[in-house]
Amino acid sequence: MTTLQATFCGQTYDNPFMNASGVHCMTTAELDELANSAAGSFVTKSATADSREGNPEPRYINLALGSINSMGLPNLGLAYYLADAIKRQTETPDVPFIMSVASYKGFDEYVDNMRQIQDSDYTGLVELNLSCPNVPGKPQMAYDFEDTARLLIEIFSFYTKPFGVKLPPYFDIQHFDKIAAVLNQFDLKFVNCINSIGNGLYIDEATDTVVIKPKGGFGGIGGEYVKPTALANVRALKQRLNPSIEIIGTGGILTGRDAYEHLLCGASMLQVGTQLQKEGPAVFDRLNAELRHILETKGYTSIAEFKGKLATLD
Ligand code: IRO
Repeated sequence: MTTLQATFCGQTYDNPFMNASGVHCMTTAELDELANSAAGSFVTKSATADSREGNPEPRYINLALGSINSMGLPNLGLAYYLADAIKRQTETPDVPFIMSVASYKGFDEYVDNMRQIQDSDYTGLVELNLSCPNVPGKPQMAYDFEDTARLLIEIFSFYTKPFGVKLPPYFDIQHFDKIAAVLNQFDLKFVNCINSIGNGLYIDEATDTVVIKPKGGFGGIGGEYVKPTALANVRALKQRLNPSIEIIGTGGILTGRDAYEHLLCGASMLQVGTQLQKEGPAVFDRLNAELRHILETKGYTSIAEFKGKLATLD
């Protein structure tokens, strides 16, 4: 019998599929829909200390080959997601999920948010988003290796619960080496590669204009456009990180084949953003069926038989 079971951070999931943070995860109602879908798990919208409206609309557009967004961290505030998470943890302890946490103001807010979670009853996984590309005037934290190290030193000085980080895409071998060297100094449970490719620009052919309002049209690119970059980041980080740090693969998962390729590169869980936005939670039924078909065709009975085993030509 073929199983799609995934093991991740000491837990077993029916399958490796999740939403990517930002898609279908703003409210308790949306999170319930994910919990009741065929996804193996789910993650909440990145929370800031206070609730936020986000950037002006239009701020998300689907494109033929993916999406562009400059949402600007709209969310209901950390207290909302923390209360929701604690309730879920109590009522459905057998359905583990991830809470995503970000910062709008920078370093101190990241620390304060993590302190609030440390002081709460929530004991589950946290994904610390170091890679939001859409806050006007604020850089993506994880492109600054020194600030990232400083932030993690500060958080690990008090935080004792399991957490991982969401990374932006890197495009240079030296940058893979540098971020891995930083992350390997800490007892991180996972990294998530990749966030959207920041600050792309899409031009509408009919009108010669940009398609989103914030930042003059610059926004994070997701979907089919980003798969080769996502796979490279999953693979490069898997090759460099301590084996105890697991990988979530995110970027360009439209089909079972895309999912299979992320697993070949070493991902343990798989997040779907743009395609979930386009297709709704039923995407997880299709992806499960397509991935299962690939395993059966290739004669595998479990993901462990091929995870991380990408072949090279040397
Ligand atoms: O604009 C957003 O809200 C957003 C976030 I926090 C992120 O991490 N990635 C993204 O593409 N958009």
